[in-house]
Amino acid sequence: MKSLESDNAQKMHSKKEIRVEIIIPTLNEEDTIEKLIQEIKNEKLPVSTSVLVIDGGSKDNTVDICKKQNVRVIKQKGKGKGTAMREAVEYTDADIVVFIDGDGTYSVSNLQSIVEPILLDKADMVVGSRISGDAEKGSISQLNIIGNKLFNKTINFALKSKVTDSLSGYRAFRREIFRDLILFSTNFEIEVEMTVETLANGYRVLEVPIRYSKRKGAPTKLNPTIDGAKIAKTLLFICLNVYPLKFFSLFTLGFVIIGMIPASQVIFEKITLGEVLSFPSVVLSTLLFVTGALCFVVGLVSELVVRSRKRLEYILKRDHRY
Ligand SMILES: Nc1nc2c(ncn2[C@@H]2O[C@H](COP(=O)(O)OP(=O)(O)OP(=O)(O)O)[C@@H](O)[C@H]2O)c(=O)[nH]1
Ligand SMILES: [Mg+2]
Repeated sequence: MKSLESDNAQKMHSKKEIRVEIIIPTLNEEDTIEKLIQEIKNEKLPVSTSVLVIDGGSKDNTVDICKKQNVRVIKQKGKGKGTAMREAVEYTDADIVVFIDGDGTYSVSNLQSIVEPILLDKADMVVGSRISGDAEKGSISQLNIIGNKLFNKTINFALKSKVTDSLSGYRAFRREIFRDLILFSTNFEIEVEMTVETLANGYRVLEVPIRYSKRKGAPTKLNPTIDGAKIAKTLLFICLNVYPLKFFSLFTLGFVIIGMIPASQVIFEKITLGEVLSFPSVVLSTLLFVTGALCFVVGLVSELVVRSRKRLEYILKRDHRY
């Protein structure tokens, strides 16, 4: 029996029957959505392309504008951008899915370079990077830049990758790979979750530089503090779920380094005075070292659990394929 992978690779190479679905999540984007759809229609991709708008209950004219533009519009069932994106993928049978925000901040002129590596079978997910690209001054707030850097560094540390923009909302996927990604995010955590899941599953991720402009029209739906905290929490848990020992070892190192401060006082007193006078330092350093050791043990146990799970996943996938 021919495997799905080889089927797909053949399709990707022939280019003829490949379909691309451009998914736009919207929530009150009447000021920008019409221009965005028209630009997509005018952009000539070498394969058949359609647009699917998934609306989160806009109170303005977004839905009417989309309908007038003759594109498919669906109302999302659940709440949040992440839920919308996951739901939208269920509604399409296209080979390639592209996500682009409806606020006109991402440039349609980059569409070709985002889709092409997948058409050429050079990547499974392509992410438009605003950081390595050309972001208009003031288009990304300082807080978002710092948060983005922190998330990229965590992902790159965990997965030995070279991601520069894990929060980008402009990305293309081979729809097939969606089956393997465990995505729970309901809101703006969806992008980091997609990035980590794709990398952790061993898929090829490629970043291409893109243009990014300032948001015009309706205000942002992203709350940098609340959503930033949610993204950090999601990222921490996914990373712990992928390589727990790596992260728990970091905690161990932290506790040992901090524990060295009171411990050095104890050692100093013992050497210079011949006896230990500061008992609080003894208690504190012992507590810190024991906590560090406990973190390491928790890391080892978690690593065992994760490895057993991976073995099970491997067997399930292997049995499913042959
Ligand atoms: N369907 C749906 N779309 C949403 C929801 N929340 C936001 N969106 C859309 O998702 C896209 C990204 O949201 P933005 O508010 O632009 O968030 P952002 O791009 O991270 O933040 P900015 O850089 O400030 O624009 C936009 O097209 C929104 O209209 C939602 O709950 N449901
Ligand atoms: Mg935006």
